[in-house]
Amino acid sequence: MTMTKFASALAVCTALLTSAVAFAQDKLPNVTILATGGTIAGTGATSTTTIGYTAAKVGVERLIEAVPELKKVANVKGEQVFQIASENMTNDHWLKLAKRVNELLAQSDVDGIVITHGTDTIEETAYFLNLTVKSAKPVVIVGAMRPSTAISADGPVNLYNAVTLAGSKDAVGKGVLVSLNDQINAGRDVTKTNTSTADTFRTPELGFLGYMQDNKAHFYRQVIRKHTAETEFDVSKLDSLPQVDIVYGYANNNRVALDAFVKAGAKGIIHAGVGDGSLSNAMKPGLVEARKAGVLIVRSSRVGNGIVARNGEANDDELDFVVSDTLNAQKARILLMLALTKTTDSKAIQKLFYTY
Ligand code: DAS
Repeated sequence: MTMTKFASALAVCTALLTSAVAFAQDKLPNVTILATGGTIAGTGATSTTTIGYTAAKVGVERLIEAVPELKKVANVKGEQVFQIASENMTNDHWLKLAKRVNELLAQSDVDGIVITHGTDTIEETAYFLNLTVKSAKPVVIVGAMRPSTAISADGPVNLYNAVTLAGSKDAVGKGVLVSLNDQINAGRDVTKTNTSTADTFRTPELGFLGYMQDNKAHFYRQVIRKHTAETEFDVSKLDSLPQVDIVYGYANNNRVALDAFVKAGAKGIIHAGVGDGSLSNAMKPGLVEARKAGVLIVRSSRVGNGIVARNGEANDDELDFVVSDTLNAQKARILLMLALTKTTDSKAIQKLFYTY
């Protein structure tokens, strides 16, 4: 058994033991809620305002007060890490959040963490934390599609389910989870599939991990790629991340944006190609030149599902490109940023895309 696997197994056993002891003592789990903003903290002008409201207005203490039932499922503490609409999430926010999560989970009196978050970039934050949290304890990210002031606001029930899930021993070792609308998604594979409906978070082809029902988590599968306690990435000493940008593929595209990103100093480029990561004749020369200039190139796809196959739509071996496997472009960007904090070797980076 490798050291990472041993460390991960140890982390899971420790987290399970802590959770089991709490359960045996009929003690409620200790769950910390880290609030970051978003619609779950949003307010609208009227109870029927479900678009055109203001995100990131309500503080964490008010979010907790609005759901008194939380006290039945966990001992809850709240921290306002920052208060933003998540379209404004930055690498600095991610580093601050990951460091705080790791500090808290290292404490024996913290059994799990819930992060309240805007829905626009939940899938990115979830994957970033999936790669940087150094614990097997549950981390659950939750949001809402209707502001707190709306009729049938979904935030309160989503928060209740998220806290229940974060305190559940069944969530130990499952990686970072995203739970809204009574569903449980894996941070690696979840994506937002609808601009405005409550059931927007899905894992289109690989499916949910399970459901929240009757105050309990019901799991039916788990992710086999490495995450959390098994991660080799360490952000504790990082105060920035390498610049990686995304270039979008479409009919009649061109290399103007690509050249601008490279000129601006991008260390990596994700190409969200059409189909199986195909490169147009207009774009390919720019990517080849960028690679020759030392920029890491990852072929991803705008399609959103399926494997981008190595040496399929381009001769990756000859061009020294990396392929994103099943990661969409926004998630491939996160893995490449973290990979570049450890290596610029394209073969080592390709291995990381087949590992996480
Ligand atoms: N602007 C959106 C965000 O903060 C609101 C939301 O859906 O949470 O992600």
